[in-house]
Amino acid sequence: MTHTLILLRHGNSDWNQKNLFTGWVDVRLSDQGVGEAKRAGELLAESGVLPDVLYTSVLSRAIQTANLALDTADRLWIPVKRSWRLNERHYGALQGKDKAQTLAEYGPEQFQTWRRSFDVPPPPIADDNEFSQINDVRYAGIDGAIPTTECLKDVIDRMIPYWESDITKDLAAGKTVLVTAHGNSLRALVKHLDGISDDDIAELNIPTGIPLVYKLDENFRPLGPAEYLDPEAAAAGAAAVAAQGNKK
Ligand code: DG2
Repeated sequence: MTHTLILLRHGNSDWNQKNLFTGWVDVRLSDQGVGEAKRAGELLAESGVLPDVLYTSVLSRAIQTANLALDTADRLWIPVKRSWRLNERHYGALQGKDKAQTLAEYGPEQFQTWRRSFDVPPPPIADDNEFSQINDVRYAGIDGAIPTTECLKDVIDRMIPYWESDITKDLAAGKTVLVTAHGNSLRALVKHLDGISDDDIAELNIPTGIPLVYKLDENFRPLGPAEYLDPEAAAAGAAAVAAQGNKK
């Protein structure tokens, strides 16, 4: 049996536009992001790859994106499951900081290590930092402590158990699953699915707002390379993410 999985990074957010590290800070879509989310819905409708169930993080930019895309594809009625385990990587003390200023202050090596290394987290965020999630009620019931920083490995460790316990169950039941999440939480899932090494994953960037479709075998392994529904826009979007520190 072939399973269909659609991954969608949220559209451009207010803080993507301002070039700020976001992580668990709950920012909204920019006007550009709203347009991208609607376009994602058009791409789903045009391709006929229509989700039966939606998984999102508990961050508004992913939820908004999924709602706009599903509304456009006339699929707003499908069941929805949300989990903090699909949240963006917690960016620690970098949350709220300007990416270009951080690059200028700490240099390209440190900047790249914080953004793209597999197992080096940024410094932790202090509880009294205005961008801490320590008192955010949506995380009151999560297992374990609310993160104060995460590297990609930490995201894999909290997300893959959820992939295995919940998302693959819907795939096994024959459902087409849409996962609407974030640049780094989706990098973690793509790393797992495609078997990308800890070193090579540094080169992978996920563009905002373009559906990426996987066909999976009965063991949830890809039958071939995943395909973006708009490959040209995806390549341009991924290059823009890679260059983000240089943006003025
Ligand atoms: C971005 C990713 O996350 O940033 O947290 O700043 O996908 O939620 O906009 P998203 C953030 P980079 O790791 O690409 O710098």
